Order: sequence, then structure tokens, then C-alpha cells
Amino acid sequence: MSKDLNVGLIGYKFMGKAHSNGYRKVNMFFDPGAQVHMKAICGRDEEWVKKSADTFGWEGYETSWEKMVARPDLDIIDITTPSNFHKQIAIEAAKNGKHIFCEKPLAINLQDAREMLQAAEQNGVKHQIGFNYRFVPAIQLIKKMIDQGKLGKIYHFRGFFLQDFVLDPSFPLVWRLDKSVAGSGSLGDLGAHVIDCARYLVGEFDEVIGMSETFVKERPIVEKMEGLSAQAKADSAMGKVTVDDATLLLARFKNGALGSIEATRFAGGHKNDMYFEINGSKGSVKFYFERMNELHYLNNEDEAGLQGYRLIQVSEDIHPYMDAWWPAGHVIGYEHTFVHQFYEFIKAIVNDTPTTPNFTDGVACCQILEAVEKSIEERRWIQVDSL
Ligand code: SOE
Repeated sequence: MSKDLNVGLIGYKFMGKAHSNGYRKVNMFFDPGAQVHMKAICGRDEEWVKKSADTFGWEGYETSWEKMVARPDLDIIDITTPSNFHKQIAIEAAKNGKHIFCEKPLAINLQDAREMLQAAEQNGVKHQIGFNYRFVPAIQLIKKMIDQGKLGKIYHFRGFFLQDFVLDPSFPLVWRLDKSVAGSGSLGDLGAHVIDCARYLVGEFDEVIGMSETFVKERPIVEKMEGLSAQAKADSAMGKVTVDDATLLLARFKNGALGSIEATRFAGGHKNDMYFEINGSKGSVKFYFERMNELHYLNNEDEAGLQGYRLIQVSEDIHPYMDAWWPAGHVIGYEHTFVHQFYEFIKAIVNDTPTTPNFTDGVACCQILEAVEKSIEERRWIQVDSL
């Protein structure tokens, strides 16, 4: 281990905690070629940010992001704020020569995302986006299988991301339900992950068409928020929900495959139910995030009469990232995907190699999100490249 890299993290809620845990673990389980130092965490509420610094293991804290991105001792700025802050923070961080890690969606609209990519490229800094599901070992294994031709020609990508955390109409108007802060609702928050997996595994989108609905149009104004849970006063005034509660889309990929994706926060009983299935000429795979250590694989070339989906435990040393963790069968979880993504990010900085997924992937995803929104508005198919 030769190098030292100092990180400054902006945001201290759900994603702030997940990222902090990732940085804490990365050197313990992997050797990315540099020692990560958790220098400072930043947030507006001093009491909270100080408490988060102590609990998550940061050396210090800041209450101004402007001050944070200008600190000469920091090499990396990591952005886990609500989405409307991504652009200004990333652009200033780039101007200050910091490598940038940014949560998804990259920005609240395509134009902002493009400006962020441009700033990072012009200032020659590394940039990565938090599509952490790519770093699930089973998803990495699917990628390997597709690249090796095991699924043959891909015909279908069929995915969904189902949650139910806003199902109760009295759940308050949190920032994720405000378009000016979040960009979009279930589409950009949940659909973005599935779209990214589809791009990663199947290829670029050609055209899309969508439909969406906001089932609960007004909610009590939020009083206090912590992670995904929030409270409103019993007699709180109501505010308007300005994002989609659910969006469904159809897609045609450039390689001829067909896709369908559903993203909703109104699927009762589904907590973080991300699923996709890929069908090809030689085989198929099925992946359920809530069973993320498993992969269902069908080989069309198996003997007739003995065909069926086999269940692979993706937990052996030969599986992606698993040699760093526990003996086979000692399963890993959601938080490990963050350790993997930071391992790749740090390694790319140290070796000066390309980062993946990066802001180019973030822009490509925003382009698809915007094409879906346009198709809903205009009630017609939209060519993704036309935006
Ligand atoms: C909330 O809907 C959320 O936490 C997303 O913001 C994350 O990206 C996803 O992993 C789980 O759900």
C-alpha cells in the first residue's frame, strides 16, 4: 500500500451512512493500492453532522459544502445529498481538482448531468456514480456469462423495482416526492438502477415509451426526516406530490432486444424488491435482489427432459469479489456492494484507469429517464438519442 487518499463526504443520512461504511471496510477486505482516510463529513445541521462524524468514524466535520470542496487536504469528494445539490457541488469539486463520487441519479435533469460530466472531464478528475447494484457478485457473474456468450443472443430484459414505503397516504411529503429536489420519483430513484443494469448487461437503449401515475397527490408536510422514515405533525398542512409514484416503461435496445421495466413505491409488501430476468438464445438468468447471493440460470442446451433453472450460490471464492469475504455460503448483503464500488473507484484513481460506472453512464441513464418522461407527456415512442 503506497498511497494515501483523503475523502470528504457530503450528506449524512441513509446514503451517507452506507458510503461511510463502505470507506471504513474497503481497506480491511481489499487492497485498492491506497489507504483511505475518512477526513471529514459535511451536512447543514451541526448537531447531526457532528454526531454522524463520531458514529460513522470521520476525523472531522464541516457544515458548509463550499468550504468542504475547497479543502486542500481532500483528494475525493463524495456526494450523497438530495439530487438537486449534485450539480453545483460536483462542478465546484471538479474545479478544485477533486475526484468525485456521486450518488444516482446523477442530476435532476439531463442538461445538469451533461454539465457535471463536462466539468469532470475538463478538469481531468476521476468520476464515478453510485449504481451500486452493479457490484452485487451475482450481477457481475451475469455480466461475465453474457460476455462469454453463455446466454447467446439476448432477446428480453424484464425487470422491476418494487417498494411500498409511501403506500400509506399519511406518509409525509419527503424530498423524494418533490420534483425540484429529486428530479423524478420512482422512475429516477428505483427505475434508474434497473435501467443501469439493463444498459450494463444488454446494451444501449434505442427507443422508449412509458406510463406513470401519482396515486396520492397531496401529503402532509414533513416535520422531521431520518433515512427513509419521516414524521409530520398530526395537524400538518398538505403539500403537492410532484413526482411519479409508479412508472412503467417499454424499451427497444439497439441490439434488437426488447425490454420492460416497472418501478413503483406502491407495491404493498415489497420492501426493496429489485428483480430482472434476461432471456437469450442459449440461456436465461433470473436475479432477485432480496436473494442477492443466488442466481437462477437456465442452459437451453441441457439435455431434453432435464432442463430447468439451476440455483447457483454466488458465494464461492471463484465468484466476483467473494475471495475477499467469508468462506463459501457465508452470505453477504446490501452494504457490501458499497465496499466493492469504492474498491473499484480507489483502484482506478491509484492506477489512473477508467472508472465504471462513471458520469458518462450517469448521463446515459438521465437521457433514458428524460426520454421516458417525454414519451409519457407526448404519449408516443421517443428515440433516446434524440435528446
Ligand atoms: C429509496 O427508494 C432507495 O433507498 C433508493 O434511493 C436506493 O437507491 C435504492 O437502493 C433503495 O431504495
